[in-house]
Formats: sequence, structure tokens, C-alpha cells
Amino acid sequence: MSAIQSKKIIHCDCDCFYAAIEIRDNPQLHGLPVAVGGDPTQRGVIATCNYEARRFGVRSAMASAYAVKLCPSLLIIPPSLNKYREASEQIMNIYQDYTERVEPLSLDEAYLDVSESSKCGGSATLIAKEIRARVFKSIGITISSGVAPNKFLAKIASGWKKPNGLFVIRPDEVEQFVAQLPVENLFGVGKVTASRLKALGIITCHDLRAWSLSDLLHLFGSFGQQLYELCRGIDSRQVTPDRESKSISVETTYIKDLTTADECWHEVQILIGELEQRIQQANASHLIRKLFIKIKYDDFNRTTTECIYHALNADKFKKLLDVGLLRRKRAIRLLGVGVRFEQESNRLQLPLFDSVDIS
Ligand code: DCP
Ligand code: MG
Repeated sequence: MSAIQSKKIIHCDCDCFYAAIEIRDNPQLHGLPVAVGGDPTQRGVIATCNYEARRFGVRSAMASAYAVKLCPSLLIIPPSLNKYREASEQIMNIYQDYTERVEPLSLDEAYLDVSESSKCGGSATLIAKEIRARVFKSIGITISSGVAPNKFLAKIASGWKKPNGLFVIRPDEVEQFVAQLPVENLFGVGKVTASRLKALGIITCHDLRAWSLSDLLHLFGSFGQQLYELCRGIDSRQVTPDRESKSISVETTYIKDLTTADECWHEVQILIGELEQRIQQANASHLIRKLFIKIKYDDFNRTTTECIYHALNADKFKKLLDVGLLRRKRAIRLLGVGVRFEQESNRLQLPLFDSVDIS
């Protein structure tokens, strides 16, 4: 087995992401068929739906009007993209705790290369378990994860036990696992290629392996090389963290709600200390652009206050907290503090703490 194939890759994909966030925020929806999407009377389209709705045949990208025909009791909620972006950011932040090699594919999907991670004793399986538990506990939704020696297999593995599943393909299991896969599971194989392969009597990866590289190159051009490798479980694509993390934050949900400004400020100071550590651990070489504070109330509503500032600064956080506390007079169940970074990364790093106000 080559060094490339022996990587430890985790693919994580949130289960019915938008719908899961809506159900989290409105637990009465739990167990009912729920979709997120546009209005059926306005030619709306389904963005996603929960697994209860999928039992009726409802799917992403389906016309909402048709979805309601399939499932008359379907509840369709209009999308709140900001909420999904916020959850995505929090989830990606959790991934960053295990490796800097995180490649987001969309708001709800990412590859992690944990080959070099020393977390959880270096066990990718234990890392995936811990990540799933942390996402559930702090974001309140489930994710499915796949652990495998490369991206292609990790992605298949994350779908294998969906929803709320974990599936591991160890290097010594690759051969057998891939053999039984239908060729449609190989990326790049759509309906047209699948039917061409079928005409040649090729249904599974095991069947495909009987064909030589030169045969496949002859039949499929350069794609033949990919087919030859994938049906043997070979995929040398690297995990490429194309975007550096755009923000880092820490937050705590309190066992007992906070009711006074003093209590809140006390907790925020603790969080600032944790945030400083997180930034140092992440070795973030980019410039801080904004500071923010997040407040979640006892009724689960939330608010965020932020300001432009280029270093961690306790006074700025205090002002942000005061502004946030004025917004609503309710007990507080969660506080978070964080920084957002400049997009460009090749700047000189300023000291974390800066007493000079440069805003
Ligand atoms: N999405 C969308 N339109 C689509 C497909 C998806 O708006 N045609 C959005 C809604 C999904 C999110 O992207 O919640 C993530 O897409 P996924 O394909 O990962 O689907 P889900 O997370 O909803 O479901 P699954 O449990 O199958 O991953
Ligand atoms: Mg998903």
C-alpha cells in the first residue's frame, strides 16, 4: 500500500442540514415530515427535507408543489441562510481543533486529513466519534462521518450509515469493500458511463478490475485511468484547505442561566482567555478584523454584536457585551466570544493584545 493511500481521511456530512437546524430551533417539529424550501404556490423548490419526509419520496431540488402531493402533511419552512452559515462556521471550528487540514466542500460537508493529528491518541476513528458527539452537543444536530485511507472512500463511508452514522474502512478492508461497489459509486460515473459499462457486462468494481488499463484508456480516454484506479480503491487527491478559517470563537452553554450583567462580564472574561489560547493553538497567521460576542437567551433566540478591531481587547468586548445585553431583558443560556479574520492571509501578525485603539 502506498504512502498516499495510508492517509487518515475523515469525511463529515451533516444529516438533512437545513431541516435539522430548523427542527433544532423548533423542537415541536421533531418526528414530523419537515422540508426547507420555497412556497408550493409560488413555484418554490425543496432545498432539503428530513428523513421522515424522505420516506414519502420527497427529495432536494423537487418542486415544492410536487413534494406536497407526495406528502400532504409536509411542513415547508422558508430557508434562513444566515442561521445555516452560523452553524456551519461553528461546525468547521470544531473540525479545526483536530487538524488544520480541513477542506470544506459546502456549508455542511468537509474533508479532514488527520494523518498527522495527535488528538485521540492519533486514532481517526476516535477523532470522528468525538467530533460527532461534540457537534451534537454544541450545535444540536447530527452528522455522519466516514473514515478511510483516501477522499473517495471516506466520502462513500460517510454516506454508508447515514443518518447519524459512522463507518470506518481500514486500509486492509479497502480491497474487499470496493469490489462489491456498483460502478455508479465512482465519481465521474454518471448515468451515461454506467450504461456503457453495463453494456460491457461491468456492474461492480470487481467486474471493472478485469479490464486492463490500456483497455480502459482505449474505451474511455484519460478517464480510463481514473476508472482503473478508483475500482481498486486508489485515490491520490490531497485534502486542500483552500480557505483559511475565517473566524475562531469559543462559547459556553451555562448549566444555570445568567441573569446579571456582572455575571455575564465575569464569564466573558473567562471566554476571552480561552479564545486567546484557541487563536494561539490555531497558529493563525492572519490579521484579526472584527471582534464579536454572541448571546443566546433562555428562549433560544440569539443576538450577535460585533465591531471592527484588529486585536483582542477586553474593553471592546465589554462594550459589545453591554450593547448585546441592552437588546433584550432575558436570562442568558449561552455566551460566546470570537474574532473574524481578514481574508488575505499573508500579512504580518499583530500582537494578540494591543492597548492602542486603532479602530
Ligand atoms: N441544498 C440545497 N439544494 C439542493 C441540495 C442541497 O439547497 N439541491 C442544501 C440543503 C441541504 C444542504 O444543502 O441541507 C446540504 O446538502 P446535502 O446534499 O448534504 O443534503 P442534506 O444535508 O440536507 O441531507 P443528507 O442527510 O443527505 O446529507
Ligand atoms: Mg448533508
